[in-house]
Amino acid sequence: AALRESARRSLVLSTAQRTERRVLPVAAPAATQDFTPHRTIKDAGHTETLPGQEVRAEGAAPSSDTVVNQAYDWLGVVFGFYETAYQRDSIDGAGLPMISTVHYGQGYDNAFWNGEQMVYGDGDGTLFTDFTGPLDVTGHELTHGVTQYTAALEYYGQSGALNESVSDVFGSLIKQWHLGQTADQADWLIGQGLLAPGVHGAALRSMKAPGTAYDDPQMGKDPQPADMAHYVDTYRDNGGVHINSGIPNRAFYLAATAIGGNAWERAGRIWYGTLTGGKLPSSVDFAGFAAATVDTATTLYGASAAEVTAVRQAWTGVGVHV
Ligand code: ASN
Ligand code: ZN
Repeated sequence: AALRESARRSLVLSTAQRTERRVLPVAAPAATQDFTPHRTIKDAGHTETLPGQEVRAEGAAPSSDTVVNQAYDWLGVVFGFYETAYQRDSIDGAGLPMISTVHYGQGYDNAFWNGEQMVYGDGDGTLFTDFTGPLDVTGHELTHGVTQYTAALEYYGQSGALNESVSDVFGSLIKQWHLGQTADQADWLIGQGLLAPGVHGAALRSMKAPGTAYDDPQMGKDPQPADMAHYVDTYRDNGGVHINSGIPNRAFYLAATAIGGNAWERAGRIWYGTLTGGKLPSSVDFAGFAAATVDTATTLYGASAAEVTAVRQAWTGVGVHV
């Protein structure tokens, strides 16, 4: 709106005024756009009927249910991240109202984006605690919404693993941004705190060391590969979307730590630009996505930039050759 406003105004300036304007500083800071979240929290009352009863609207006082308030606050953090880091107005980039339903099902061991809203189970208390707990879980699910409105990565095979990985990347970046952590300070875990007490593990996934997040008699061992040599060919899990995402996850970790500083600023901007740039086929494979990140880094920072080298070496480091 700010750009259109100045363009419109320039049309009514005289030639003299326009000439005069040229001596003004050309590097005026870009106008900061302030967006407003529109959050609603609903309660499924331990049923699997969506969306459930409204329990907290935008601007309303906190609920007596801490799970409701946590869901509300995390929507605010995710909204603030996309606004501040990438000037994105909500999930669709056009102010989409954000809806979360809590207390879905009985002891339900997952959270998900259903194409329109986010949904949280309470966890069964044996394997998982309440899914509203970790911020990166909310960031992961809402980023499925961002992907849906942008690259629309097909949820099968390598494009599906990229869809999953992009959700982990921004889920982790949202947590890092909220905590004020640099790439070196971050734990690069997804869902830390989600495993119930007694489960032998640290988190759902590790971007830094895929395959090491848990190893437990009930849960089994974290099945994620860390490189292409260990790629898992399977028809389960939509062709291993939550398994092979370990490979692009680790590529992002390698790029972000090689670049250094706040990971959302440069590595994150490269991945965000790739996701939202309109050039990715929905069925893109790892090699195609990797090449696209190198192109985006080149456009953003120049062909000889350290960021481009870091991205190229990160993909090579996981066995994807660009
Ligand atoms: N939490 C999972 C995910 O976002 C739910 C699912 O498998 N659809 O990937
Ligand atoms: Zn996911």
